[in-house]
Amino acid sequence: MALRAATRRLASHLRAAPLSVGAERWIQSTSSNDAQGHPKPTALPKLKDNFLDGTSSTYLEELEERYRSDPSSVDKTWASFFGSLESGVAPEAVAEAFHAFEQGSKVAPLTAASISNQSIQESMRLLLLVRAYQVNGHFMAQLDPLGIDTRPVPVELDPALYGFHDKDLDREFFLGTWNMSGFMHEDRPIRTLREVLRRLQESYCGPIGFEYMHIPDRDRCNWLRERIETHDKEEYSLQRKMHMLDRLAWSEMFENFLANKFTAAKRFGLEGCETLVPGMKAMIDLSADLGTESICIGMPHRGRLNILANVVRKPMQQIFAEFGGMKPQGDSYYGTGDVKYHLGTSYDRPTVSGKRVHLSLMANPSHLEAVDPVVQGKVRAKQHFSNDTTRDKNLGILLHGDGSFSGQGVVYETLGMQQLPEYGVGGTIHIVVNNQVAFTTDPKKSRSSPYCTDVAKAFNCPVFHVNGDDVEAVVRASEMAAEWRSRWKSDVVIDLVCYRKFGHNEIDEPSFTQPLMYQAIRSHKSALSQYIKQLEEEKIATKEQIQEVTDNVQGFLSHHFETAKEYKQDKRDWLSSYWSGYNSPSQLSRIRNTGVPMEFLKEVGNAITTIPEDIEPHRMVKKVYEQRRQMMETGEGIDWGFAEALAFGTLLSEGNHVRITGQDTERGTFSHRHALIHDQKMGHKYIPLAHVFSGQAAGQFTISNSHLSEYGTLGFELGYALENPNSLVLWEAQFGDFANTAQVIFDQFMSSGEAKWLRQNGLTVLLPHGYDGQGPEHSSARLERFLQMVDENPYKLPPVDESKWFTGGHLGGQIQQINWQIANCTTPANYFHLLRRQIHRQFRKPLVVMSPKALLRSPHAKSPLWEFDDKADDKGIQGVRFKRVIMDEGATDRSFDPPKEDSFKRIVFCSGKVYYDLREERKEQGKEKEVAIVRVEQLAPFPFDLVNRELKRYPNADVMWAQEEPMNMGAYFHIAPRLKTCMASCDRSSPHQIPYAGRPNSASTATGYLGTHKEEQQKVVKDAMNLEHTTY
Ligand SMILES: Cc1ncc(C[n+]2csc(CCOP(=O)(O)OP(=O)(O)O)c2C)c(N)n1
Ligand SMILES: [Mg+2]
Repeated sequence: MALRAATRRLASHLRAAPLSVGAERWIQSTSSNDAQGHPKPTALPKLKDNFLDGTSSTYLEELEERYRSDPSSVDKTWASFFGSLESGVAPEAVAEAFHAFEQGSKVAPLTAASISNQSIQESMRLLLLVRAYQVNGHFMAQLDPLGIDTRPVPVELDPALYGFHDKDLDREFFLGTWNMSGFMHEDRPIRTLREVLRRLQESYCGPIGFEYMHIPDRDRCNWLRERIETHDKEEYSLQRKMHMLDRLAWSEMFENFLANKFTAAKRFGLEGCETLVPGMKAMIDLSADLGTESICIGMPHRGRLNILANVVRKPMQQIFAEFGGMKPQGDSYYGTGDVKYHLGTSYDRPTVSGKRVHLSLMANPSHLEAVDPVVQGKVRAKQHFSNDTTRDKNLGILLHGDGSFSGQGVVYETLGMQQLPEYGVGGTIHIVVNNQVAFTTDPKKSRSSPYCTDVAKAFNCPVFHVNGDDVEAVVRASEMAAEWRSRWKSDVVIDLVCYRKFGHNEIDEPSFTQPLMYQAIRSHKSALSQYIKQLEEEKIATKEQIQEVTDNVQGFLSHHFETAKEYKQDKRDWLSSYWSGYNSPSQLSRIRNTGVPMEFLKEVGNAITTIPEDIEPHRMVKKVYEQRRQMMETGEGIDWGFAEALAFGTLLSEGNHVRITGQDTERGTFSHRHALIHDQKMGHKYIPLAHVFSGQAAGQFTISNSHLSEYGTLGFELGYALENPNSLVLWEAQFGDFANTAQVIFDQFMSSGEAKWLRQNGLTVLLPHGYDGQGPEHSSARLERFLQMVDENPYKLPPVDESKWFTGGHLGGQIQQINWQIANCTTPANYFHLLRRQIHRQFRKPLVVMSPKALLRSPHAKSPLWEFDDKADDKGIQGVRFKRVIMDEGATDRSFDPPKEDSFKRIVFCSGKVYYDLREERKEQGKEKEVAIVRVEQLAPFPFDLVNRELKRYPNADVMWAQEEPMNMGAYFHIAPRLKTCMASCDRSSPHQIPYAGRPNSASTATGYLGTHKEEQQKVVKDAMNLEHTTY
């Protein structure tokens, strides 16, 4: 009876969802294959006409009657089918199989039921087992070359958990196949358990452990599953194996060679992970075949020389010469230099298939992972400038250490950029050189999760863990990564599990801290010797052939080592491509004007205040734009936001690229920019600066809010600015205080990059700064820190060529020779010229701007339009440029030795917004003829020449510095020795201490009490104006 009921249920299911009528139906044989190996369809006559239409139920019942009286009287597939129904297969499942068959599944719908004694539950449990391998098989993968990793096998990989035992190994099971990928997609849905397990273990537990089941995208998972589960182990040809051998030989023998020749030198060799080189080379070759033309690589110390020599192909002679201590020659300027394992370079490299790919290795500091965002920024810029909209032509590859990848937060910040519209680079390939130790620290103390790569899973990156001793597996993982990046344009991670043959560096003793590991390492055979053995056993190569390969490498290394002694370095490559025509600090550059003809200004001004009719801005934003339009028309009252927009607009019109990013930069933290207008009805966006002139290229002006990162985003912009000098790249901190989370980028790259690596950079950083009573974390951008890193000698006056005073060229190369510029402007017009100056010069220099908050809306901080134009109206001075010093408002003469103003008793030097408070207090006290207030708009390089001019102007005045910041902060300690130098040079007696009006020394940057703030501010200005009593 049970069978009859089941048959009826099946029949009713089939009726409920009838299959299409008229199509000829076939059931595939799983046994007969055609000549090409494809399964051949076999007609199933008994079902052919009427089983699947409405009458089939009667037929099914008839068939069942016959089966019950004599099982051999029906076709054996039907006998098996009824047998499975008797043993519990659900008729609904069979019906479902029929529907799947109808919808395209190639698998016979009755196959599921034809397997003897198998229950649906078993089939489901088997699927769970398969899934467990897909998810967790990597935990059983053979990843550790040293074999000392004793990871417990996860219980879910044990068939017993699913009720399977030894006796089941040779039973056949049905694995559902419809809509599956990987080996379950093959036309062999029936397998023995033994076969299934073997296949799973080969796929997931070999030398590569795949982690991808965390990726929420089905297509991506299927794409990977296909490659993982249908992989044929013997895929490499003899030729490819020999090629891998050759590359591995270069990698290992290079390390040995250096170790022999430079025994006592630190080089952070790759010993223990030499397969990285053949892996990377295969990755690069395949990427080039897939359309990549340029690759930018970032990496730490480990293996850098090897990558330079064998991957990037920096000439060996040069490497040996530099290792021998050779100094650069040629141009007299070669900076302070850096250790050899930090230097970058770039070369064009031919690939195996005959293409060429440009490889550049970025210079980097010791600070692990700091180069990550820099590389990505550079790649993004390359994509911009090569119009690589699909992001196929330019690729970034980042190498990491296991300790740093899991420990350094900037890794997270950088990974987090991959899908951000203005930061994505179409995926970066990450390779973690996982030598299972970080200096002396064990993985157990390095991270809280099983793998050093786990952070990447938060961003849905696939992770390929690979045994670094298996060169073929490394090459396979590397190629898969290249293919993934090309196909999915997202990040992918290779975890190259290897070991470190020596200590942290070659002269370090590793057994102090890792005795057992190093016992294993000492007796461990290198990857090259293992591969040689494998190739001999596989009869791929004879001993002689292998000898030929190694002799060739050895010969080359020896030859180049010998000739390195005569090696002469070519002209530096630092001003390649877009940078040709830019000057090094030893080549004097002309001072250019930054004013813009009035007509042109107006044209730009009109364009950037025009909002199309179909955009309805917020009422307040509309007002901002109307006011800007009015400023343009009247030529009066240009405010900070509009001055900035005019600088951008004019630079864009001149053909430059402008990119400004930061948290909330589109609107502006203080609601002053509104560069991106949101339509209030439809939500459309409109960027006036993207429409300065007709035909403006998309992206020529880029403005974007960033994710909430400083370290990562600043690094990114720094890298972006490295690419092309014709771009003004700006990064804005939300408040200057927060910029210190990006301190590594300021210290290691921005302030010192040119000196170390001879790479110029015009990155401009806007740091809101100013004491407005907003408490300790919204007041100070820590100006003192930026000044402290200025490499100028405070006691040395730059020579002045008086004959060139009015042209601005009187200072020689002062500004070219400094490491960076620090400015704190007080007028919109001066800010405009400062920004334009960044581009209108023949060199590039980083610029840090203390940008205002209160001044954004202050009625005092406004400039007339004529201050932006190109008509010089300052007495004597030719051209209109940024004013490094703004003299007192009562002074007019700008000559080298201006007429004396004898009545003045004090010169108050200051910088930034405190000027307006000082001016107000002076007015209140009526001391306009007694106290001169001089603004130092450019704090570095210090305007010694102009300060001297002011000292000469007021011969009877004492000199004071006024600031809002506490004494141990702000500019005081930067200014004081410089003022003294100036005073001494003007034959003034130089005081022991420079008088000071400002907040007292303080641990915290500012008070949290508004009342106290106001009192303090009052005291500052009163002290400055108090001629009876001098404060210090
Ligand atoms: C930001 C930073 N912190 C600390 C160091 C000091 N340091 C240099 S190498 C190293 C260990 C790095 O370990 P890992 O990332 O595993 O790379 P490995 O040296 O093992 O290749 C440390 C802590 C550094 N260079 N940078
Ligand atoms: Mg390590």
